[in-house]
Amino acid sequence: MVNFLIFGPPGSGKGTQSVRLAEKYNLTHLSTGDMLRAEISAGTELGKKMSSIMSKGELVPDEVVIEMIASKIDSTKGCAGFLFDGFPRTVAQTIALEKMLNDRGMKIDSMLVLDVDHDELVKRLITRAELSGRPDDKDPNVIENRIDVYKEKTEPIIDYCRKRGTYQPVNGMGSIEDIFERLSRNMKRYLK
Ligand code: B4P
Repeated sequence: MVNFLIFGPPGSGKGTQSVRLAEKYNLTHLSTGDMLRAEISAGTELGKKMSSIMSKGELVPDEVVIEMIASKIDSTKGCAGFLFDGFPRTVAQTIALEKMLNDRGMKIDSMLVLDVDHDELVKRLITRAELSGRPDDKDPNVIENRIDVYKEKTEPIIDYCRKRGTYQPVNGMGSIEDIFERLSRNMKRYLK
């Protein structure tokens, strides 16, 4: 199994690219954002608790997403590997993921980091708010908070992965197709 992290600030295109890459390379796409939104749509107790945290642009507690990911890994069979999208988002989540994979005879092979300008991130999220109505995309203050939370809590993972030799920066500016090509070129080196 070959396992990838797709990484970058809110609006950098993680979700957009993951869907396409997972299909192309027979990877299981695990998005903690999608899992949390599914809990909210289903009206579960967990969803109700997480909804107010997410609408402020804050991160949900580490243990919630770690548990979600562990159960998905254990229930998945017959794929070439995992594509983790939006997880991990803290160093504690990264350490938990490494342990989870090690315990099952796997590892993180590559961390693909999408690099996108601040103004482009804001523009993409505001455009998405018009189309999807996601509450965390509607308010410019919440968007700025999500970007600040990324810098403070999520970006330190880059240094962590750089030390492990898995960090791969990818230009995230341009058309969806061009960025897909750049990511594909990078991933092909790990896939047969
Ligand atoms: P996520 O669902 O992960 O969402 P995101 O980071 O905002 O979006 P992403 O980067 O995937 O952007 P997308 O491709 O959709 O997280 C939402 C919230 O869930 C978090 O704020 C947090 O509260 C919580 N959460 C999730 N995981 C967590 C964790 N592990 N720990 C704690 N909390 C967690 O792209 C955005 C838009 O840009 C789209 O409309 C797309 O069409 C457009 N776009 C993409 N690429 C483009 C391009 N090249 N050109 C033009 N537009 C483009």
